[in-house]
Amino acid sequence: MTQAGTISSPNRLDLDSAPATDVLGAAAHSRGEADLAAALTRPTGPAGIEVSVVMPCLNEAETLETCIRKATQCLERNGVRGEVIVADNGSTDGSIEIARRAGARVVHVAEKGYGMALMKGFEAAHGKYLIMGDADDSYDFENLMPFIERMRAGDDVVMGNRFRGGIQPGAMPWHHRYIGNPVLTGVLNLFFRSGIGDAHCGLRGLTRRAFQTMRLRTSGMEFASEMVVKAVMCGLRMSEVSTTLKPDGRSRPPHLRSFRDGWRHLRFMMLLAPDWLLMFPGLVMATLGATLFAVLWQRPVSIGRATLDIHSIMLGALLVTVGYQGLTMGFAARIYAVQHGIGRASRALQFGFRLLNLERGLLAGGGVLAAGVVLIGLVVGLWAAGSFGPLDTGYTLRPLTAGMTLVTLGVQTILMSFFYSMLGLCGRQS
Ligand SMILES: Nc1nc2c(ncn2[C@@H]2O[C@H](COP(=O)(O)OP(=O)(O)O)[C@@H](O)[C@H]2O)c(=O)[nH]1
Ligand SMILES: [Mg+2]
Repeated sequence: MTQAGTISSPNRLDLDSAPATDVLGAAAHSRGEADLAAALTRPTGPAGIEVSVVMPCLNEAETLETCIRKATQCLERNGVRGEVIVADNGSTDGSIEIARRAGARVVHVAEKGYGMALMKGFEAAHGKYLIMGDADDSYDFENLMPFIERMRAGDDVVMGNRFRGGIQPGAMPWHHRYIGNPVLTGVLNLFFRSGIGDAHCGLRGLTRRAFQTMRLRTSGMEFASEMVVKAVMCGLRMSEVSTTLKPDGRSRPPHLRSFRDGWRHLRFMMLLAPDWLLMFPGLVMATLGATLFAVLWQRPVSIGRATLDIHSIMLGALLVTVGYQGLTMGFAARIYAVQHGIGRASRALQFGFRLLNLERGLLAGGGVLAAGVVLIGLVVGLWAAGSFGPLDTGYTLRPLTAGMTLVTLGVQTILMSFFYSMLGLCGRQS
């Protein structure tokens, strides 16, 4: 039985008025622009095609024909006008001829990679709805209707969920099932709140409009994560339907390499989540460091047989400095992201944007810097008063450490204020 649930992301945008999202920035712009223009000028379904099933394929001669047959029969059986596209980038085992013989349209993709193959396959597709699925006969191409029905009902992206639908013994390695997939899906939901239960399912549907809106960019297996992340960021309507996974029908090992591809997923998600990568860790470190300062400022503190004194204060200074760097860099990354339409600024961030301008940043940084100089000056004064002889470190190292930390924070604030303003200026010009 098919279970379907709609997951509307909280920041849903009206698709027709939404600016297209550009996540990887200017470098990818020109290629993306041309591709998008080509996709937009192509008529949606010249032959009245409703569904395009796109199969990424790299040397799948053993299973490709079965997949094409199953998909074609499913569409025919249900009276859906459709096509099957095989997106190939360099098969040498006869897959291309097999695909043609089986009635599929072959799209040759010059660039390597799973994501690249799918992107080009989608661009060449004529259907209003696009369905992607591996060509290794592990996914259930005979049951595509739940995906199509959800899209007909207005969903933009429909994810298969294999955990709900059933994973046959031997279909998924245990470390993918119990470690890789739950951890990466968990991180994705923590960072981006997609609400998706199986973020790496290879069988999914998306409307042509959603594909154009998301402006997908990644070339490798991390494409699977990118689609979910961008769907959330663009405020698309997502849902899940149950699907099954059975052991693939081929005799050679999969293309996916657990550690390389797992890392590519994680890396991609971290780069799009400066809050989690930079700001939150920075905040925790800075708070911890400031607490050490506050507790030990007056006198050492003993906990059992341990005594925390000036050395702990100095470590606190380190934590404050590094934490503040994380925070300020994270803020810069968020400014950049918001400018480029990557996600939306939280309320706290919007408040920060309103509060900060170059002059206020320079004033605040200058003030903190001056306070630090005063503290250092006090210690120098004491030193001078003692004819530059030895100082009582138990007494003088506290203000000196605090002074040095404040100088660092002040300078960092001044530098970052300039940097934020530069970012703001570039954002306005582009
Ligand atoms: N065109 C193309 N297809 C690929 C590439 N890598 C993987 N695929 C296809 O993508 C699908 C998923 O790959 P697979 O090895 O089954 O990965 P897994 O299911 O995640 O273990 C299969 O249909 C592959 O043929 C690639 O670099 N280019
Ligand atoms: Mg597979």
